[in-house]
Amino acid sequence: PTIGLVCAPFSGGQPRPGVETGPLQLIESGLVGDIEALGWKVDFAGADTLESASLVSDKPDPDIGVLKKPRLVSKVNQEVSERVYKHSSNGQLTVTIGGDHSLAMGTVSGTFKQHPDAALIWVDAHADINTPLTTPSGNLHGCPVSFLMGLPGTSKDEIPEYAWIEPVLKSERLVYIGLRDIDAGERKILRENNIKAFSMHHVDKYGIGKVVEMALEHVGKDRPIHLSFDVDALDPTVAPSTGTAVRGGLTFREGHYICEALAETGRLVSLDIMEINPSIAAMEGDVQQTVDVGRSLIRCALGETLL
Ligand code: DIR
Ligand code: MN
Ligand code: MN
Ligand code: MN
Repeated sequence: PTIGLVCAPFSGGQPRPGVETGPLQLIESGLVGDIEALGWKVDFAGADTLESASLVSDKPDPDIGVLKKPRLVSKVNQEVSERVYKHSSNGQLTVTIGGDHSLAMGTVSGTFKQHPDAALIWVDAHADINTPLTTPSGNLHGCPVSFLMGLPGTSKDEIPEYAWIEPVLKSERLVYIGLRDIDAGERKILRENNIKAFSMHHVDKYGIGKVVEMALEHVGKDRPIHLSFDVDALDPTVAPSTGTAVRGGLTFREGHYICEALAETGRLVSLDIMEINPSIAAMEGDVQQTVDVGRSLIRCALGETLL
């Protein structure tokens, strides 16, 4: 079996510099060797292969409504989508390392092109389901899910710059784990679309084992799975180097349990590890700790702890 590894050194979906250096840090700390040691081949084109980021970033990119860097984010994600699709269509399990979470526009688009019946499990402190009409920040890393679902404000007519994104994601195939910082507009969207969301309150109430079981039950037991993991889902004491840390998050074990349980299903087809920002550190050791957690989440999702 082969892993298609995609490095996405990109920060244009949010304002804090540094998150584009996350992928290289993961690679330099030994990620490829980690994966090979688990018995996988790694199909990897290199750490700095996102062409469109450099091609587009020096062109003018005025706001569209309140959206910031809308053309850059679109172009980069279109390229990521093509890369992910190529790996996926070759039968590979794709691992994409970011970079900010706007990149899931590309990873989910590419994965669902090959696996249209897939489910999306979104592990995050945030719902990332703002639309161009609801986003309070204009940062596109808070919006990828709305584009993937085709919510109002994301259609080809309303924002032709994103016409390449197909609304592949049905609300009943999406489930969240770890939420604790949701905007008012997002709350309304989650309710109106009946989207299943396990917040930290639910993790406390049921325990992570039961939450993952209910999440899998909700999306359907036999589907291919795309796991999109924002490291800010973890408590800031576990993953401090990230742009929008929110306290009260998943413990080290809860985060790893999710990855292990999905590995156990044998149906994981795509994995994102996003929002590691090596430029953010309050204390010595924060960056290494966060990079190490990212690596071990990936190893667990690829079967390291299966007996
Ligand atoms: C907020 C923050 N909901 C926004 N989103 C973040 O800007 O839309 N997502 N930090 O990861
Ligand atoms: Mn496949
Ligand atoms: Mn996110
Ligand atoms: Mn987040």
